[in-house]
Amino acid sequence: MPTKIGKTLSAIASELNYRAELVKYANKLPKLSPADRKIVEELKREGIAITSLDALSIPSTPQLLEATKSLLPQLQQTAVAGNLSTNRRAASSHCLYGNPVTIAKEYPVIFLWGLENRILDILENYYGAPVSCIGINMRRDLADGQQNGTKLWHMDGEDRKVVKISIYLNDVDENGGPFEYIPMGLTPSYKAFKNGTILDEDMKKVVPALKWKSCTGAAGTVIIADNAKFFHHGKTPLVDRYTIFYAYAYRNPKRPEMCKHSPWRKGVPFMKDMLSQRQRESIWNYQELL
Ligand SMILES: O=C(O)CCC(=O)C(=O)O
Ligand SMILES: [Fe+2]
Repeated sequence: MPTKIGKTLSAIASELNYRAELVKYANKLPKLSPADRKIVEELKREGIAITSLDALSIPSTPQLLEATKSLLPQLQQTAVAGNLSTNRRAASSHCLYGNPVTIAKEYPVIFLWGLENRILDILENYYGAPVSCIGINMRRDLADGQQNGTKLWHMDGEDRKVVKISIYLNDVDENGGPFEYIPMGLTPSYKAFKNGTILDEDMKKVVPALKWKSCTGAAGTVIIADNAKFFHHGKTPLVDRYTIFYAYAYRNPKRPEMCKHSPWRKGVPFMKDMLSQRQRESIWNYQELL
């Protein structure tokens, strides 16, 4: 059990390390195209940038779409337990995850897309330092009528910045469980709530629903959001929603214990021979996974 002093010292060390990283990389960040620079500027200004697979045109997108075409029907047909999906309770209470070992072995492009140079370049410019990927999940959010898991309002806590890139794999309208967020300037502190379980009715009392932003969009919509910066959630869906989520942090995340349980970690060792040096360095705790 870490002592209070131990915790304080490690928080100070983490802060110093973080600041040193920013100074070290200030003049060494990758060059961006004007379009990618715009994404970084929007992220800095709003905490979110919404685009599409077409507009982003990442080189491996055609292969990614091919892979999801094969995987999607499997995830659609998956019962609570099965080959493709990990056990629902073990993974998460509100969604099914594509099996990370199956993905790494048969559809690695799903993981590799999130480690493409252009994606890393954009992220490094936003973070101001090299980043690490802390998780990738293909997921099916279940229309089970319950507001639980990431359908509850929350802010991501793994690090100072937690960018999640989500790709909608089906059209998502107001009934389809869109990503919703409270704009940065209006986002309250957790102290505004009685406890950490924040339902829609709790949020409404603090920020009127009219001020919430809802990210509906067609299949192929890409949401790049720093989920450490504002309250957000997936709206409780009336029909199942299919997405791929990519999550990132700094190389030394503030709360490493929160990064240790992502299901994708089981898939990483199977991609060993496909990864460039930069990609290996951009996977959090890569050496520990081998
Ligand atoms: O379901 C969503 O759109 C949001 C998911 C989320 O907040 C998370 O994965 O932390
Ligand atoms: Fe979140």
